[in-house]
Amino acid sequence: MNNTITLKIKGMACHSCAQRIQQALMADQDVKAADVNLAKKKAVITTGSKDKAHFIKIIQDTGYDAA
Ligand SMILES: [Cu+2]
Repeated sequence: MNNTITLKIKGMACHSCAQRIQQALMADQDVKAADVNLAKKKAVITTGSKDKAHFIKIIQDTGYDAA
């Protein structure tokens, strides 16, 4: 079963910021899809079982803030 999680991201300045976050999210084996939108400052993640906190941590480890 898939869950969709939407996070607000702080600190993205350009397209490569968004790509960096997207790649970090996609590197998680439990992520089916990740769409990071620079203009909207958000990420939409399709995942099997992980929760919001898990992805906030990934984004923070990449150097940005998320909520
Ligand atoms: Cu950037």
